[in-house]
Amino acid sequence: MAFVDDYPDAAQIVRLNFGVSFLMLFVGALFGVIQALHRTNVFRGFISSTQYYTVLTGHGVFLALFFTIFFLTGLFTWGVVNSLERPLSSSSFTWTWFLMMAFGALFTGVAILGGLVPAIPFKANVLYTFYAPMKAHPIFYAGLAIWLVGTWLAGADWFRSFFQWRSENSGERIPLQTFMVMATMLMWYLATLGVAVEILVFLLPWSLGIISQVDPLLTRTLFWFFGHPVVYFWLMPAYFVWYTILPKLAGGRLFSDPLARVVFILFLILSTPVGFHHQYMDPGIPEGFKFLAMSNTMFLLLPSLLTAFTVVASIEHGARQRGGKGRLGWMRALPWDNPAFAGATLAGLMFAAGGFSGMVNAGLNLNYLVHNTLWVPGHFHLTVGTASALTFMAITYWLLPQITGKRLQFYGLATVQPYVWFLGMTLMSNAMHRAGLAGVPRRTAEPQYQNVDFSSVIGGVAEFRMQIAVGGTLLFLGAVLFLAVVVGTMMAERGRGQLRVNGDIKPALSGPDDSPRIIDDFRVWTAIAVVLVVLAYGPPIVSFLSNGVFAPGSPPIPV
Ligand code: HEM
Ligand SMILES: [Cu+2]
Repeated sequence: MAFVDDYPDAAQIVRLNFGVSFLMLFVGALFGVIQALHRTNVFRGFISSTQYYTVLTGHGVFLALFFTIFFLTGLFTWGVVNSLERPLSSSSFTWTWFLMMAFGALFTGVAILGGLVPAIPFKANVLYTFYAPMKAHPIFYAGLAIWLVGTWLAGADWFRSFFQWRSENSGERIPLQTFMVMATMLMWYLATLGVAVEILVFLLPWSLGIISQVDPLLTRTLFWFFGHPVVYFWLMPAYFVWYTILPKLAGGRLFSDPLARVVFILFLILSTPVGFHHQYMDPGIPEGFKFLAMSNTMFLLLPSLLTAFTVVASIEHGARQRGGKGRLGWMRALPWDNPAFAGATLAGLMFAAGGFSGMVNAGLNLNYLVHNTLWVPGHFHLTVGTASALTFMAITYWLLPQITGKRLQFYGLATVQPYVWFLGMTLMSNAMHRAGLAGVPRRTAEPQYQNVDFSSVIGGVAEFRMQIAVGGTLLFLGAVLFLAVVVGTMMAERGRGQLRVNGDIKPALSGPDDSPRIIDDFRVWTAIAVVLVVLAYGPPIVSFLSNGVFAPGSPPIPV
């Protein structure tokens, strides 16, 4: 029996969330290739340079916020239902959060796209970081707020299922997938408080003309209070896949369930008190607090290194089950022609590279070199743009049959797709990193560097540009291949016979009972997370507010 037969309502919600997510992926990828060709001067016929910020805002918001998070809400709905083995409790509640998210995204999307059509009075060319003093049309902020509340209710829906499960299964360990969903959502509730206050107290009233000015430093700080943890909201669904599904695809079992739980708890505790690492260059924030954020950031490498260890160990276990031999030779025994496995594994590999460039970003002093250069998009196209995005696409090849009851169509296209994305990203991201080191800025349609006398060890500005343009085009092709498989499968007839995939997940080699029970006590971990946030953010925010809530600037702060 497929998931769709056991839980038809949940399967429908998962399909709808994925549908919105993939629509966003398509528009975002189209905007991506337009940017890549425009700013490298390879082809400028799609847009004028004055429209570049509209396209860039669309690219950032549609991909980083909507593609990723609609995928997350779909995947987590599947994960909770699948691992608790019970349907969601109330379909009207589930529909409420989905419709809030969908309408919120629609409002925000219309506000952005209005920038491309002169006749429409809406504009929101504020980029996905929507900093003051740049101002968007109120429906941009209102849409984001409605969408955000929708995500909160989605979390409430999953928690409700959990509490019902708990009342019937007291004393049992929380199933791993549900544990991961809960840890992620607790982090989300904590982190989104910052952006909710930013939008509702400051930006929305300001765009409506209710208040006349806002403090850019305060609102930027509230944004990054949310803006770093949001990266874990992108990443946790990928980790969820790597820990709970990838070992099965490799032919084995998860190496350690306790380690997986510890990793998620570390993210819950550490992911919020680090936001100042995006503001190393901002004046008005005491250096000591930047240093604290840097130290916490470096601690955050630990859960990712633990993940690398556990996931690789699980894959190796799988390969040896399949007859793999030798110190490295076992890798040949892996199912590289299975698109779900290949995509998720290549994504993990790129994440390792992204982690290394992230360490450079995180260093207080090294950051000065790369800040606001093309290095930064180079970094996050490896992380969110591949570790998350490619994992999401890959696992769709495995989930889609289960939520539709149909066999995957165009299997050949699906098999090459992860490799196309991987190759495209290798070119684009490598060139972006190197261009950034050469000082080429991000977020500009006119990086006029052809007259700059810059030559690197190999290649130069012309070569960077070519790699970015070719890489960007391959990535767009990768997105189109993916969408062809999805649309083809959705439209196919439901054939007879067994599906080739199922959602059964074998228990870990080291199971949950090998960890102390306190691991499952989220009250303790949430309390620690809140204390760390108060320590990291309390004193600077109090000082920003000391000259008035809406007054820009802050009095000098002793370092
Ligand atoms: C077809 C694939 C893609 C291409 C060709 C592409 C290309 C680009 C380029 C060239 C930029 C830099 C623009 C500039 O700074 O002037 C950019 C920025 C960005 N990309 Fe992509 N990208 C792709 C996919 C993705 C994906 C999958 C994500 C996330 C899930 C993503 C997230 C972002 C974000 C957040 C920015 C920064 C926007 C800003 O600075 O406000 N991109 N992309
Ligand atoms: Cu960060």
